[in-house]
Amino acid sequence: MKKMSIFALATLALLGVTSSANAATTVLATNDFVGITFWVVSMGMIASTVFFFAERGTVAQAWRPSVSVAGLVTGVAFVHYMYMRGIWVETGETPTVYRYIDWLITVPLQIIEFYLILAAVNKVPGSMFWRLLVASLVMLVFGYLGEAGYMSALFAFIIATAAWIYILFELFSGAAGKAMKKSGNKAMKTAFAAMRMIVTVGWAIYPLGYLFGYLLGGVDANSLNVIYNLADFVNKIAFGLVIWHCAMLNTSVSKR
Ligand SMILES: *C/C=C(C)/C=C/C=C(C)/C=C/C1=C(C)CCCC1(C)C
Repeated sequence: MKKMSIFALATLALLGVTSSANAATTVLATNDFVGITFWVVSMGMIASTVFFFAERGTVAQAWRPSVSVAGLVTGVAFVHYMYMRGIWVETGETPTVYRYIDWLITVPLQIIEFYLILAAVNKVPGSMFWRLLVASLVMLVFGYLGEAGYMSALFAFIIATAAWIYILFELFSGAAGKAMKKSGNKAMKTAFAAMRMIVTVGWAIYPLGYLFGYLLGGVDANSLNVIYNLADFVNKIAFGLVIWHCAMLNTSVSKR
């Protein structure tokens, strides 16, 4: 296990180094605020990835999948951020559609975290896992189809938003919400509630960006990128830290 995670980290570091070498021809301007936010988020993502994989071995066995998945989310986002930063520096734009490649992997991983933390302390039906996974995929696939121009932007927005609302329903009053309420594990309940708040408030940024940035066209690309970058910082890194903290609280010294 130790060897595996060291290998994973080395691969990530190598990817980071090679993609910055590729971008060597174009320099990040010192007053390029959007470009700087791409860099800051990239570094936040790699730092969190190292942290989650390093910490993984210190939490109780049942919590390791949750912490690993948190590390995968920030790791995948790190690689995408390095790429998007490169495109931004070279062309002065980063089409939102590129973000969907990241979301398609990181968002389903984040949504199954709810299942993983519930399953770490209680018996939960596997059907919950599938419902959450499928709903998150419907949300993203329709968002992509709309944003990339394959179907009516408004129709795609409505279906994607309905899928997000379905996820919220599942987390608040559906099987996941009920399983959380019934659980006697205080740390898990606190983490679940905090993560659910992120999925409600933090995630609202993305449909709002679709609505005002794309459908109505009232937001410029610079502001939109800065907003998405800051949102991702909270929605991926803080989200993972909540899970890690909960895992630590559920790990007694003897179980380490
Ligand atoms: C780290 C990236 C995250 C957490 C991205 C989340 C993205 C969403 C919650 C996107 C949701 C959308 C809608 C609810 C409707 C319009 C289409 C989307 C895909 C922007």
